[in-house]
Amino acid sequence: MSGDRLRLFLAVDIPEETRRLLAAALERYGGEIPEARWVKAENLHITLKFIGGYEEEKLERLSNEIRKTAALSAPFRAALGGCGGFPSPRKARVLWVGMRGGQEEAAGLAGKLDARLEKVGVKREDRPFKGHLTVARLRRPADCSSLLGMMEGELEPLAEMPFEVREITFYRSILGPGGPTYVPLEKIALGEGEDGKG
Ligand code: 2AM
Repeated sequence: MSGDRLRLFLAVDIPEETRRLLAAALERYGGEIPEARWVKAENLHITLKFIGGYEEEKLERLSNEIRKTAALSAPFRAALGGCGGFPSPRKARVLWVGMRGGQEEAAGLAGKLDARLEKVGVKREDRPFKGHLTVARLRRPADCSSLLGMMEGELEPLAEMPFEVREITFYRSILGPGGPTYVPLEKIALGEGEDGKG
């Protein structure tokens, strides 16, 4: 059908080993905050750019721009670590796990995508990029500081689990009563970087 919009975003996927560790921590602490909806382990990712609703018929052009941008960005090493709450641990609406390494490179890539995709009609971000994995969303703000303190210890092994980011994933998000389903549409390889040195 003409004019159909897909809900889209671009993300960095995490290695399975990291996913398992996070899933174990979420299972352990998931019950502590009753108002939290925890992200399913298979849905955990680092969002680089939320595209939002985009016309299906223009998808090929969008995808071309993403490929070109990715080709100009070099692979990088990332690591996760630490956790916190947005907007603050005491009044958290979102609980997240942070990036201990690769934040600068991820921010550079997110910035390039943000600038480049504006040309094909995607709204620019109005907030600075902060690389994170959202692990829970809360209906009402809650004080999560003690939970975050406990989780911090559980997440320590992440420091020893750095990983290479060689590609990004172009996702479609399908919203449903049981939460969103993220469908990978395309894996897009990072390239040689602007100076061609990778
Ligand atoms: P978040 O993890 O920080 O919540 C799919 O919805 C992904 O896009 C989520 O990981 C979410 O980031 C991100 N995203 C960024 N801006 C968004 C917005 N305005 N609405 C929904 N998701 C958004």
